[in-house]
Amino acid sequence: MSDRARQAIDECRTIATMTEEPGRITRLFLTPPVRQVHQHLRARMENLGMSVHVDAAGNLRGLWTPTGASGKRLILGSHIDTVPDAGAFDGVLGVVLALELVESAARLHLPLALEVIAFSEEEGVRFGFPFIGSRAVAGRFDPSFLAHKDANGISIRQAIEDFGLDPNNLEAAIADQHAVGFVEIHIEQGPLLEAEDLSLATVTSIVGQTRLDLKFIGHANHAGTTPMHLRRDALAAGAEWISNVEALARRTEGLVATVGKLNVRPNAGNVIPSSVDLSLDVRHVNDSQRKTAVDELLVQAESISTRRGLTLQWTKKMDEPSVPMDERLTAFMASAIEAAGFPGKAMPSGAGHDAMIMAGRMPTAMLFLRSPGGLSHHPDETVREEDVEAALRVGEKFLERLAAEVR
Ligand code: HGY
Ligand code: MN
Ligand code: MN
Repeated sequence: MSDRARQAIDECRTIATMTEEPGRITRLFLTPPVRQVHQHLRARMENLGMSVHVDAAGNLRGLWTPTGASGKRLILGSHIDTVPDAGAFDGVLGVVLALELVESAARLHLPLALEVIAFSEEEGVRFGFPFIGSRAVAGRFDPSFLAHKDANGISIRQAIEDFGLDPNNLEAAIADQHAVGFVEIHIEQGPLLEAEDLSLATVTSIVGQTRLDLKFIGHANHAGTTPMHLRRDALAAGAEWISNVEALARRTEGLVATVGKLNVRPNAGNVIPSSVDLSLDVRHVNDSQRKTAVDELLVQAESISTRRGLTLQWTKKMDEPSVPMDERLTAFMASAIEAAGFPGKAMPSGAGHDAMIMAGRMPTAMLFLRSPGGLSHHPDETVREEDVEAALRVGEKFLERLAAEVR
């Protein structure tokens, strides 16, 4: 096996050192370590003879235009932001492998222009809603987003300006209409491929997801002197509701629901909590099942709150439908997997991806790599060298097929 797979893995681990928190991988939208990642990837892109720029949403974009290329281009890429205490491969691997495939296209003299995008923000950690980068590229960036503020009161507009970019240029970030499509290579982030001992899979669709922020508002009081029946304990209410969230998801086939964030005020051991802020993330491949679950959980939150003499506030941060991948482009990918000698596998994605946004703008397909241990959003997230090599071989077959088609 060539050492390109080992080099790609090493490159992801090098990029992982570019973090806000030494010893952990945390890189949010346009924070200082993003500059280091841009510098590293820009050098790679310029070495490949690509023209490089950063668009107003902070996406780093490299364009490789071979001699004799038709006006058409394929866009490849993924995101370079992470969740807190992340793994080294979620998102970044897709950018690194896209650049490897530019190198392959040059070696194979493919007459197909390739644009590689390192999306600036897919996880939705800093501002509570995801896909800032790909929304800009897909023409779905609503100017009202600019006013959203992070935990430090910095708006998206300010974050873009602090990075040295001009939010007034967001229109220019919209993807070129000559794009034949978008392909995202990404780790599966789940246990399926490992369970079936497979390296790769194509993706049929990306499940829909709803993200809410909720606040149970009670009343602080003394932990020692306040009898239990006189309390309006916001944390006790939140805890009751969280166990309801888990119970509903456990009894609903195909539904996952997660409360990942909890913020207790005033957060002192001898004070009855006056309020708790919680996040809710609900996903299901069937949109109406997801919506029914969200409605049910809100009804339960209201009734717990009323029964306990509290008030409830909530805001919807995101509501994305389930998105099918493009059949034709995915069939190309499936035939490339076969041509490269690997068993075929098609599966839905339980994780969200920039592909679900890009699919609204152009034909979109994904290629999954096995996640050892089914682990992701965790520092022990990893990939196998042979699966990275397999993905590169399939990517080359895919590009050859596509280049022959779009002459
Ligand atoms: O949350 C997700 O599904 C993705 O990792 N952003
Ligand atoms: Mn992720
Ligand atoms: Mn990801």
